[in-house]
Parts: sequence; structure tokens; C-alpha cells
Amino acid sequence: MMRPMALMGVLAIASTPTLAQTHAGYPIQMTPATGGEGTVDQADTNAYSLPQRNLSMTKRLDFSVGNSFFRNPWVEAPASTDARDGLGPLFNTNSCQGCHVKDGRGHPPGVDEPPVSLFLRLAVPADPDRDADILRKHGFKPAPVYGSQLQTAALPAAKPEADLVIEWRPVKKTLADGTVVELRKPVYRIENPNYGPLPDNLLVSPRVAPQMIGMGLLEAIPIDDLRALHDPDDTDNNGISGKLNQVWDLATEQTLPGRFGWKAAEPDVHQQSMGAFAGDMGLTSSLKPATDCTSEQRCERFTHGGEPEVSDKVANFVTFYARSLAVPARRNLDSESVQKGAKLFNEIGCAGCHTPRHQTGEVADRPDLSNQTIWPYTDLLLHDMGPALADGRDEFLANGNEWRTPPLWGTGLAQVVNPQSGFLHDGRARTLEEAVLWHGGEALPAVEQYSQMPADERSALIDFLNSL
Ligand code: HEC
Ligand code: HEC
Ligand SMILES: [Ca+2]
Ligand SMILES: [Ca+2]
Ligand SMILES: [Ca+2]
Repeated sequence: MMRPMALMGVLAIASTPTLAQTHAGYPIQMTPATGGEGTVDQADTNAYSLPQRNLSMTKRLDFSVGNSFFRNPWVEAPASTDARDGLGPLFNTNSCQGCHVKDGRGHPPGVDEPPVSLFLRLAVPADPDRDADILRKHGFKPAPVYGSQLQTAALPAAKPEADLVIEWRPVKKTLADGTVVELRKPVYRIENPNYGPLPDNLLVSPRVAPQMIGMGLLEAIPIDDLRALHDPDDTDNNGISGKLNQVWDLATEQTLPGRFGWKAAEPDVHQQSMGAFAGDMGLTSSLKPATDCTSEQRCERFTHGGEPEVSDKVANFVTFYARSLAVPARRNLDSESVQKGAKLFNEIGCAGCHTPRHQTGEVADRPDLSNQTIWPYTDLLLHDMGPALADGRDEFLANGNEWRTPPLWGTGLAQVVNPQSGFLHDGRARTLEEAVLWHGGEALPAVEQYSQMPADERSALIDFLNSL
């Protein structure tokens, strides 16, 4: 296979042991190979869409089959293309790619646009005793009639659940040197509910589609390494109390650690992907034989036979694809400002949650994912992020203030891949600086230090984030 010279450079650096360097107790990344040997060297609009560079030739075929089911729209059943039918009747959009734009993030809708890549998860308050079984298996109590998620689209013969309207309120932040940054906070309104009134005690949690890169590598971080970071009572006294979520695993019917989603409510990429087929697209699979359509919404008339709408074969191709998207290489490692920003990131405590480095374990049949040194900048743990980001809706062990630390690798390319990309769980942050300034709760000391920094140090930190 032809390989541009620059890729060879990444390979050479990845396989040469680099001198370990730390600063303020956390490692400093000296190699551009953020995703280990699978790292790719493309930094354009396709930067998130490439297979792991070290993926074998035969597996690249599986990747492209998975890609076609991820990218192409699913349609109403029965259809001549019966490999991709069964959409709906309730859904948010008709393809994975419709939300994970170019395998990247989604964004909140623009003015007068319907929301596509942002949706609301729903719940009502639960009683820990009476609802114990529901809580164990769902992590929350779904809303009556409307279920676990608000589907804002439907097949022509059905009705969407409702319209979602977002209003933006300006919020001003003044930094120590007098610089004023204007943030925006979303307010959600659900209008025109089509299946009866919404419950008064409805809890909503907005979620925007995250980037898809490096999922297989994150899945390959040994759970004991995450357990070692888990510190819910902050016994090491660094002000940070990461918590590992514990969630329901459908395949083995037991409670396991959670890693994926904004509240780490899914144990692995496969269950997350089958959850997306069911909740976001109205497609059943053998792991998720029911969609979010409740009995009151009467969706039986849209089912054609008892077979899963997504066959096991297609399900496995899509999961393979979702696990195999490569992480792009670091850029501008030689820049003085980037190097300064990397040190500041460690000094002011960003690295306390955004854990720079991990080592993957052994993954059966996936040498490309095994035993890699990776730089994802996440601990995959839950943290209290304060009231401004809170959704007030629990999900398994995650309470209404808590979110999982998102990986920061590749984040500097988010708006190259999709210029409309937003940051944070609801896409409210239009820039990386806005994302930083929204941090509260356990991250407050870090943000306060950011706000005190002179302009050149602030831009060094942002240059560092942009180099990821
Ligand atoms: C309607 C929009 C939408 C569609 C369609 C969609 N996703 Fe997602 N995806 C999301 C959102 C939102 C999240 C975060 C979910 C959460 O926090 O619970 C997510 C999360 C994920 C994650 C975990 C990412 C992480 O960082 O933890 C994976 C993997 C994923 N989706 C795969 C898929 C696949 C595969 C499909 C198609 C079968 C798909 N998604 C379709 C919106 C979407
Ligand atoms: C206490 C843990 C913690 C600390 C400390 C922390 N973060 Fe975060 N960070 C998070 C969590 C959790 C989120 C997701 C919050 C949300 O989506 O509402 C996040 C989100 C982000 C995002 C947006 C990522 C995305 O995918 O949208 C950026 C950028 C970021 N952090 C950078 C920083 C920087 C820079 C610092 C230091 C000033 C920092 N963080 C300190 C936990 C932390
Ligand atoms: Ca269906
Ligand atoms: Ca619903
Ligand atoms: Ca701690």
C-alpha cells in the first residue's frame, strides 16, 4: 500500500522509545503519535474518517463495509434495499453519519433549523426502592409514554414525539485582566407534543453527538487502570474525585464499568452502537430487540416479522467500524507556544481529569489496538462539573452534576472536520476557550487559574488544545 512519507515519520517516532518527560507530576506528550501505531497523519476535513493505519488489508474491507452502513441512510420497511430498512417509526435521524458528521461531532441546530445531531434524553424521578429493578437496568426511570429519548422525527404514517426549540441566553465572563468573553447558555422547550401532555416532573438531558475517533483504543484501556484513578472520596487529596460509572451490560446481564457516552452509561462500543440504532434510528437488533417506542405509541404496525431489523452481521460490521477509526497525529509539537501550553495544562490541573497517557491491553484478534501507548487526555471517569453544566438527571451512578471527562485527542481538528462542531455535552461552547470557561465544580480551581493567566499564557494553553 502507498504511504505518504509523513506517515512513515509518525511510524518511526511511534516505535522509537521516547524519553519519558513529566511536568507537574503528569506526563508530557513528546510524540505526534497520539493514537499509538494506528495514528494517521491527515489534518484536513477527512481527518476523523480513516481506519487505524496499522489495520490489516483484510480488516480494511470490513471497515469499508461498516462505513457504508454508518454513512448511508436507512429507509422505511419494506424496501428493495432490505439490508438497510426498518427505520423508525420514531427516530432522530436516518443515519449514524447524520449526527456524527464526517465521523466527528454534531452541533446544536442553527436558527430555524430542526435539531438533528442533538437530542434530549428523558426521565422522571425514581424511587430507589420501588424502581430498583428499572434503575439497575436503565440507570434512570424512563418517562411515561415518551420513554428514554425525545424523537423529533417520524415516518410519514406516524407522528414525531414533539418539536425541540432552543433559545440561547448570553452569559458574560470577565477574566482577571478585564477581558470579557461572551458565552451562551441553552434553554430547551418541548413544543407540540403529539402523544399527550408531557409529565410535569419530566427530566431532560441534552446530548450532542461526540467525535468517533479512537473508540477501540479507549475500550482497550485495562479496567484496572481506570479503577486506579477512581477516587470518589478524594483520598489522595488533590481536589479531584473521579468516579467510575457502573452500568448494565445487556450481553452478560450484569453490572459492569461504563466508559462511553457523556455520562459513561454504556459499557462498550457495541452496546453504545446498538443503543444508537434503537434510540436514535428506531432500528432493532438482537442486543436491543426493542426501540424507544412505548406501548402507548403503538409501533407494532410498523414491524415486519420478528427478525431484528439490523442483522447480527450488519451490527458487527458497524461496531467494527466504530471501533476502528484512527486518531489523527499531533501538530505543531515544535511550537514554543504549544510547548508552554502543554506545561500549563499540567500545572493548573487540567491533566488531573484529562489524564494524558494510557497504555492499552491485549485485544483478541486486534493487534492494531493491543499494547499501544496512547494520549487520549481522559480518565473516562465522572466528575462534578458544577451547576452551570448540570442536567439534574441521574444515569446509573452519574448524578445530575456529573459528566465523564471527554477525550481531548483530535479536538483541535473538530472544526476542520465540521466547522459547525460545538464543544461540551450539548455543543454550547463555540470555541475551546468557551468550553474551558464553562468548567465548574471540581474543575473550578483549574478554571480560576486560567482566568488569572496573562493573555499570552491563555493563548498558549489554547494553542496546545488546538495541537491535539
Ligand atoms: C441522533 C443522533 C445520533 C445518531 C443517529 C447516532 N449517534 Fe452516536 N451518539 C450520539 C450522541 C448524542 C452520543 C452521546 C450519547 C450519550 O451521551 O448518551 C453518541 C455516542 C456515540 C458513541 C460513544 C462516543 C463516546 O465518546 O463515548 C458511539 C461509539 C456512537 N455514538 C456510535 C454510533 C453509531 C454506530 C451510530 C449508528 C448506528 C450512531 N452513533 C448514531 C448521537 C447520535
Ligand atoms: C474535574 C475534572 C476536569 C478538569 C480539572 C478539567 N476538565 Fe475539561 N472536561 C471535564 C469534563 C467532565 C468535561 C465535559 C463537560 C460537559 O460536557 O459538560 C470536560 C470538557 C472539556 C472540553 C470540551 C471537550 C469536548 O469534547 O467537548 C475541553 C476542551 C476541556 N475540557 C479542556 C480542559 C482544560 C484546558 C482544563 C484545564 C483548565 C480542563 N479541561 C480541566 C473534566 C475536567
Ligand atoms: Ca423499526
Ligand atoms: Ca421517545
Ligand atoms: Ca483525588
